[in-house]
Parts: sequence; structure tokens; C-alpha cells
Amino acid sequence: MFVDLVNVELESGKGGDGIVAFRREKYVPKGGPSGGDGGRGGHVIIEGHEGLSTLLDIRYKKKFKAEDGINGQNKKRHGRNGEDLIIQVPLGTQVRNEEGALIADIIHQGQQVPVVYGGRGGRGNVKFVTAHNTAPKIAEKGEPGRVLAVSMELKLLADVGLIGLPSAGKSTLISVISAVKPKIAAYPFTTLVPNLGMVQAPDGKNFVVADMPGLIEGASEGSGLGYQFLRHIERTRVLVHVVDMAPMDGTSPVDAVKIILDELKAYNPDLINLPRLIAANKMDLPEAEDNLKALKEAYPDMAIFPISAYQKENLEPLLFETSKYLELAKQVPKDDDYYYYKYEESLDVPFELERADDGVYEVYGGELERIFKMTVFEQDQAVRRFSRQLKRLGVDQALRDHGVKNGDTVRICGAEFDFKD
Ligand SMILES: Nc1nc2c(ncn2[C@@H]2O[C@H](COP(=O)(O)OP(=O)(O)OP(=O)(O)O)[C@@H](O)[C@H]2O)c(=O)[nH]1
Ligand SMILES: [Mg+2]
Repeated sequence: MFVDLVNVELESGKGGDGIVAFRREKYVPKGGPSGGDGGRGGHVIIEGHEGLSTLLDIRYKKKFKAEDGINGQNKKRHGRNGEDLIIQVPLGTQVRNEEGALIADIIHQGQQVPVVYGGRGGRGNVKFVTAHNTAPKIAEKGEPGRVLAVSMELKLLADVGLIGLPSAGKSTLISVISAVKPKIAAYPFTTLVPNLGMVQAPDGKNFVVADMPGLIEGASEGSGLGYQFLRHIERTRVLVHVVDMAPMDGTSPVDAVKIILDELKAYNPDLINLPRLIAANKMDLPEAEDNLKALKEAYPDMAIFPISAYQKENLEPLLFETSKYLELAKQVPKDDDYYYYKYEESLDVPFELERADDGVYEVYGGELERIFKMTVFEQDQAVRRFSRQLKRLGVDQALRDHGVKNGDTVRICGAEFDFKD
């Protein structure tokens, strides 16, 4: 299978800083607070684009960062939000975080998945007005952007899926209609993972065909190999159901068709609505003719194409019709049942605590780091708010528990403070 894999770092924009400002008007001796909020930082958004076929552009860049939000301004004006960064990827791209969790599964043109959210804008002093403090000299800095390391993997999407029982001749068929040369053998489950091949139909159109591992009864519940690949089948637009018209064990092709239809239905009822053709294979064998008659009688409405993959017989009508089905399938707009995974950030730990080599206790990281970065330490009121936030997070208590006493030096996110109990 054609796989393209890149590791990249995505960073959302930092929020703009809120500011401290006061109205200055003629004849008004002391104007009210007027510092506006900062704008939100830009998100990083992944977008599907059908014109792309590789992740090469992304491979060369490696690092992506959305724009920071703009700082607030006086007269209560908000800073502008940072521009979102939209990264276009080919359809079939899966984005995973470092733990391997699927964050975005891009399969539709224009599908957008925000994967890293921009930092919130800091609040201006207008927002800190209270009954007790009508002229606050405090504002927040913007929330820092977030960094997320992800892998992007492109799994080429097939237009057509070849499905059927084991040994029906799926691999043989793909080997004679495309350049792919998969393993072919007389025992079941020869094909372990899908093989993809580019096929040129008699009408000159190209499409990608996937030769799938054989499905068996119970596949939708995990029997055999099929289950993990039913997912791939979901992504194809047309199914070609390959049927052995002369099974060696004497079973009936009519039953074989039913088994597969039942499994598709059990896995996902929508699969049964995919346009489907039957390639009645192995017509070179003697029993095939009678079986074909029975199959046509059992399924009078199905498009059945008698072929011999092995002898390369009657392949043209099958491919011609497949191409026609594909054209029709393209015109049907997919409902927007997007494969959409919203990235849920794991809840930050409040902070980490550690004793440094010089004996000083240090707290850092998590929620604390965010609060720290949003605080303007030149503002007395902001410093007081910060110490209230530390208490709420449990930093004071944790330091006390470690024996830190009034007046001891502690380090908070790298800056030294005197501990006041
Ligand atoms: N006589 C005859 N034999 C065929 C034909 N097509 C395939 N076979 C044989 O059927 C057997 C199975 O073929 P494969 O192409 O490996 O079947 P498959 O559907 O890919 O099987 P799995 O990968 O196990 O699901 C092989 O021995 C092929 O040579 C055909 O048109 N005529
Ligand atoms: Mg096979």
C-alpha cells in the first residue's frame, strides 16, 4: 500500500495581551478604564484538498505556526484575532498525536478539523472593574499558544474495492487489470493487507482499485482478517464483488453472494447502498455456466459480469461499467457524515513540584505555567491576583507540605519569589 508519513509540529497562536488604559478626555479630570482585550490566537486547522496527492509539501516544512492575536487597544478596542493556519492535505490523510490517538481523519474535499486551538486573548483592565476597584490597574497577557507534535499519514483512498470470499480471485483480477502483482494462491487468506493498483478503463479513465483480504461469515464481528479492512471498504465509492463461479468445495455461488451481503450489512448498513457490480469469476471452469444461470435467477437486478480473470476474458465490459458507476457515484454528494475527530486536550495537571540542586523548591508547568505567562508582574494588582490563583491551584499548600517556611526562596516557573505564609 502506498503510504506517506511525516512528523510535524503544529503551534497555535498566542492570545493578544489585554492592556491597562484610562480614558483621557478634555475637561474630564479622571476618565474610567478603557483597556481593551487581546484577540484570540489563530487555530491550526487541517483541511482536505482533492487536488493534492502527497504530503511532500508538508514534509519539507516540518513546523507550522498560526498567527498570534493582536494586543488590545485603548478606547476599549479589542485586538484582532490571529489568522487561523489552514494546512491542506490530500484526502486519505490521518493525523495522530504522539500517543498515536487519531485526531483527524480527512476523507472529504473541504473537510476541516481544528487540531490545535489558539490561546485566549488576555483581558484588558475594563474587565477587571468591580465595585471595590473602579479603576483597576491590571490586565492579563494573552494565553500562550499550544504546541502539538503530530504524525500525518496518507493512505491512498481507493475508488473501487474488490471484495469477496477468500480464493474468489480478487488478487488475480487486480493483477490482470493493473500493474500490481500481489501474491496469488489456491489457499484462503493469501492477501493479508489491501493491494492498491491504478487501472485504466477502456473509456480512458483512471481509477484506483483495492484488492481486499477475503471476507468470511462473521467478518463483521471480527472473524478472519476482514474486519479491520471493512473500514477501507467504507471509503471506496464502488464495490466489485468477485464471486467464484465454480468453488472447489461445491458450495453455491448464490450462497457466497449472500454471505458477503450479510456481512456488509452487519458491519455498516450504508455499505449495502454503495454501487456494486458482480464479477462472476472463473467462467473458464466447467460448472460455472450452470452456476451463472442460478445466480442471475437469484439476483435478477444485479449487474453481473461473467469473466475469467485467469484467462483475461471479458474484462473490458466489467471495467467499462465500473468506470460508469464511478462517474455516477462522483455526482452523488456524500452526506456530511464526516469522519470527524475533535481533538480533546488532556486536562492539564495543575503544576509540577521539584527540589532543585541548590535546595530551592521549584513549581512549574501545567495550568500554573499558563497563569504565570498571562500575568503582568509590573502591575501590583496583577501580582496580588497571581498569588490568589496560586492558592487556588494548591501551590501554597504543596510548598508548605514540603516544609517551605515564611521568607524562604521558591522558584515559580523559573522566577524567584519569597514565600509568604
Ligand atoms: N480457473 C480459474 N482459476 C482462477 C481464476 N481466478 C483466480 N483463480 C485461482 O483461484 C485461486 C485464488 O486466487 P486469488 O486471486 O489468490 O484469490 P483471492 O480472492 O485474492 O483470495 P484471498 O486473497 O485469499 O482472499 C488461485 O489458485 C487462482 O489461480 C479464474 O478466472 N479461473
Ligand atoms: Mg487475494
